[in-house]
Amino acid sequence: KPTQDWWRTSTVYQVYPKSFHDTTGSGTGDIRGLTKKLDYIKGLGIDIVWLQPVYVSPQNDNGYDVADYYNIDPAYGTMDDFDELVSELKSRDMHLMIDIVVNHSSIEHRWFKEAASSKDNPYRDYYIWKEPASDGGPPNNWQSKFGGPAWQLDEETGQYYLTLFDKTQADLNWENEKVRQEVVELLTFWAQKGVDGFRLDVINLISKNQDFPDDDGSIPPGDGRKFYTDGPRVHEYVKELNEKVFRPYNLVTVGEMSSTTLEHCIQYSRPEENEFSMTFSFHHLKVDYPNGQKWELMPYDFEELKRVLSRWQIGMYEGGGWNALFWNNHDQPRALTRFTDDRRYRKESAKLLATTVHGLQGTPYVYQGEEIGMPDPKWNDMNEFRDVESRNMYDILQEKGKSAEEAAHIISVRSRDNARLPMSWDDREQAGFTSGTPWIKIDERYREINAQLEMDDPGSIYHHYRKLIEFRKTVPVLTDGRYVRLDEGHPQVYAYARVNKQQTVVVISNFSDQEVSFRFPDAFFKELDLKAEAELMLGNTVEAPPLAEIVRLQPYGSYMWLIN
Ligand code: TEU
Repeated sequence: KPTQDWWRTSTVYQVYPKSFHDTTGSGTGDIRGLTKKLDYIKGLGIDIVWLQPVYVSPQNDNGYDVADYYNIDPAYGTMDDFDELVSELKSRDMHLMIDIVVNHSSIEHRWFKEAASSKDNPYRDYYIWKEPASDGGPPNNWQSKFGGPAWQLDEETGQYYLTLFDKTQADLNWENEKVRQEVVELLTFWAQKGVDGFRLDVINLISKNQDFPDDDGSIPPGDGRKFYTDGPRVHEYVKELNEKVFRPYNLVTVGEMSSTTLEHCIQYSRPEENEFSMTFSFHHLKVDYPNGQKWELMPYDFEELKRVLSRWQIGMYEGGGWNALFWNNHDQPRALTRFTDDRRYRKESAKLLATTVHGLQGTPYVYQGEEIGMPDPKWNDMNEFRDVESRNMYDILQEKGKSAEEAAHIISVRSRDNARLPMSWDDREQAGFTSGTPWIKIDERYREINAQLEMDDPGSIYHHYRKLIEFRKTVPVLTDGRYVRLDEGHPQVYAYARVNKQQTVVVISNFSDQEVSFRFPDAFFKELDLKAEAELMLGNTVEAPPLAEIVRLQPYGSYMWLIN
């Protein structure tokens, strides 16, 4: 096993298997498809591959509805394919992180089938059941994150069960120590199969306020989340998993923290707490949500973006926590389209986003396709969408008074499907993803945007990522340096430094299509001691400006300098 904290200089590559590479012609990706592409991923300098769920699942939420935690869904292959992936990764000195979805299971899981069969079934309390309210309706007013009530009525036994996500994803009852024991056992099973880490899905939602009170709406969004987000026993439960599995197997772990706080993330990820290695938080990806509302649109708030990133950099550094760094994942529209220009300045923009996040403190995550500058696609009609959340919201938005066109537009901007199109490998039919009919459409720009073109071009986005990933291993200040924000509210420029006793790295990015000037704060510039010539580590334009008190930046210009 690698040395302690080896993952602080690592970079993780996130694989959405359904859309990565299909070797059977089924139209969906599979495990062998990933194994065949390991040299492509290794070529980036990636250390850890995060494989999203491939367990037995009815696929209502693309595998985040698990029906059997111990077996591979035939759509993705076999356990032998999984074992081959593990050994092929190890032979390349790479590591495997798998997705663990234990806030809820599919209602197809045998535990749920048993539980729903009768009130006194021994599995009944594996889930959260409540009597109907006096009016016969749901026990409280909590809302599902995919729209609609968070409770489903089981006619058989006349009780409701909790479903914070899709109605086929039943929340597990973590108050029940048998459930906690089941989770320890399944984690141990996969650890013994040689995985090196876990990504734990919405793990901060597992402890619910046992009164299950109505949400009075006094704190937005008023959907009940304040009664189960970072709940009363969550840290206790996580410490138990750490003690029984994470630590004994020296695993790297990342908790996905829905709607969390900086204070909790410090506690979840400080080594002394023995909980997780690091946490995903999402506040920087809500700066284009008007009043936190995902399903309303507004241009993103650039100052708020910089404020949130800075707050988390400074807070986690001072608190001893550790950030998972990312712009993209399978639940978010692609940052290239969302925050920059995916047309005229696509290459500069993709490199700017990479430089901006890879200069921060934490472990960076590269979501499949971002390393080749894949954008959001152009959507033509609602039948092209697959995501359960998007399909639900299309109806709900219209029930709330939006026209069909307005609802379709909002969905096209916000849908998680924006990031779920198959990887564009080359300019063959179906972009080299499948020889069959893809489960979701191929990006219409695949002939100009694909992995083959990127690998062949030394000045590509792919090679920009490769250099950044290498820097994380070779430039210590990127790991331990203190973060200093350098732009004091500049309307287009984000500038920061990372500082330790030996080195300083300066990162400046122009998030606009205008040429702009940036002036360093006097104090910092004097402190910089530029006599020790600043070395340009990486830029995204042919000509890079010299590092000086005033820097002139081209449209979407982004530069990283090292001062030793
Ligand atoms: O995501 C949880 C999550 O925070 C997002 O899905 C968000 O709540 C949703 O997009 C509503 O805005 C995790 C997985 O990443 C996601 O794919 C699953 O659908 C979800 O949990 C349920 O397992």
